[in-house]
Amino acid sequence: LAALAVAAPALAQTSPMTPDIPAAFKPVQANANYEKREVMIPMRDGVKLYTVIVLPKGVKDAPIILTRTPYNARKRAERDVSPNMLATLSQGDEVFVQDGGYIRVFQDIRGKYGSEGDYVMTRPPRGPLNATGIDHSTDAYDTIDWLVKNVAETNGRVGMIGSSYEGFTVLMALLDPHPALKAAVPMSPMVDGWKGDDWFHNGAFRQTNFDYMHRQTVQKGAGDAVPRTVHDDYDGFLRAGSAGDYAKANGLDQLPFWRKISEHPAWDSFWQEQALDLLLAKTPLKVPTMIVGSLWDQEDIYGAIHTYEAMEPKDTANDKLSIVLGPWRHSGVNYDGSSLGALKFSGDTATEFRTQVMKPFLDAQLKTAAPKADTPPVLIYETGMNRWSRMDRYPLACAKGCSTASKPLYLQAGGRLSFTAPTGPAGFEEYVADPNKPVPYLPRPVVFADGDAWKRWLVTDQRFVDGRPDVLTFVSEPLTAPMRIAGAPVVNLFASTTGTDSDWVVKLIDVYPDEVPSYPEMGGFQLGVGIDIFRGRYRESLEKPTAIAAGKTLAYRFDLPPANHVFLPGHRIMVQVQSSLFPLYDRNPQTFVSNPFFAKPGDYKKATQRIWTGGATASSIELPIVPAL
Ligand code: PG9
Repeated sequence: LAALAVAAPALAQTSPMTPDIPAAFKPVQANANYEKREVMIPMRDGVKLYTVIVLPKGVKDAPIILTRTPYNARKRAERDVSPNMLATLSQGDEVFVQDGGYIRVFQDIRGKYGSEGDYVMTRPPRGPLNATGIDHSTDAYDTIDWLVKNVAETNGRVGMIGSSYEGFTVLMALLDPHPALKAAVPMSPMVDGWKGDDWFHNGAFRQTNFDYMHRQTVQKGAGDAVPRTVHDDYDGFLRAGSAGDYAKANGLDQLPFWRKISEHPAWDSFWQEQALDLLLAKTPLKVPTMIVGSLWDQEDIYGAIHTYEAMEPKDTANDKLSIVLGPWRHSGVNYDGSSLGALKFSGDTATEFRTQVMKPFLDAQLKTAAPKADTPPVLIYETGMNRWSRMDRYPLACAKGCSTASKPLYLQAGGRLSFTAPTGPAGFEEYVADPNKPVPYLPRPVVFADGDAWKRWLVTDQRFVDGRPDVLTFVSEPLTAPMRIAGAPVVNLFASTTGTDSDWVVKLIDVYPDEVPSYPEMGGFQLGVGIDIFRGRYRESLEKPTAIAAGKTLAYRFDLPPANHVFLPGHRIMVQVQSSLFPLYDRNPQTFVSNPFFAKPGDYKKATQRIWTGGATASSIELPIVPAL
């Protein structure tokens, strides 16, 4: 008993007032099937970039897939807190986890989240706009150099992948690629922010970006959207006045990137010298590259196809560069691709692409002793028919330089459309565009924060504006045979306005038959095959805007996004013309002012718009028609 009475040694006690939140907490995942390393990688100027390396347990001789992101590398590598690598990485990355053979790396670009240095929005490449000697191509180079020297488990081969901003950082790496960079998959890359990617389309400013700039640049970590007091953004933006008034009222003039945008409303040297398609056209094609885009990309619909067209002449054997366009919304390639809005596809087209096309391509370039991949030079989903088309080249038809020339579809008197050239004298259809009652781009209330509505807006049934007095509609007879287009439709508009500036919005629409027995909700559906806007002041020069002579019939020519679409028998072709898509695009005051961002209330004036048909001013849409298969 005496022996049992010996006192137990006193345990160290946690004092009741010990703060209950430790300085750092590391979850213990003894049974995890992966390892995560967090490192700070030094760049050539001494700035260190936060990088997360995720390795399957026991991996050896493995290639690296690198993404350089402005969106929080730690979060990008942590979908769920889980001992399974499959759940830790995102849906788009599952393909790299399933065979256990890849190391996945995410890095915060300089100035964001865990990385040191200054943040400059889509930092312009070294050159006239950037004399610092540092850009995303040097940062990618230095990162790859460090990874192949410091990650013992790698086979020394790196692939870069990423969508949108992350796609922009992939393309930047190609300007001066590290020799270990063996494959690139830029997805929906931001390439020319003025012509047709995030910030503008053909000079019309995209006001959804106020929230983006606010989130990205009010602080180093995640910021919030611009605070709202009005639920319907249509009302909120209309009441604010010009885009500049909205920015000022919300404190955005404190943000240098908004100031840069507002100082460069035209496609001047600020935009030209960072247009990546122009820069890549001058760069040797060294790294096998698969460019991926989305046919209904509501953010970056310009970048993928124009980069492909700029780089393609360098791919002399047609085996180093490929393009894939899927039936997706922006970045939809990385999620489930079975449907978009009301559209249903042939299955999960995105997973199908990732597993059957992208993964074999990356394996072949990156894995030690992997078989050669059967990568199609061009793979584009044929919308309407719901199947993939594998091609050697794209476009198959165009205005000039293709084996097949596009065919004009004429806008005709009485709201008709016909391939037969009008024989009568010039006539017109007209509407009054009132910038104080702009046409909404989505049914109201328009709520920018509604991510689902944003993702599907390009496939929204256009009947919600058809018949408005400020929207002109031209429609064909029902088709008797399938009609396939495989290229970019070109708008060839002859228009006059009583104002001195104007936006022209043109939509090429596939109208479903009145009755679709298996999908009744699709009866009469008006599906946008290509929708875009052009700011009239740039008709002669994108760089030097000029006023429109009031009442004069002038030509406006611009491309709609790339298509590979079949209009089926019984469907009709429709073209709608209007002068606003609000509040996505800022309102054109319809009075020529030096900088539309700062138009005054009195500049916003109603105008009578005439779209000319027939004679020497026969408006048309040039369609890249090829035989339907
Ligand atoms: N479209 C987004 C973006 C890219 C580049 C600049 C600004 C925005 C994105 O999804 O990353």
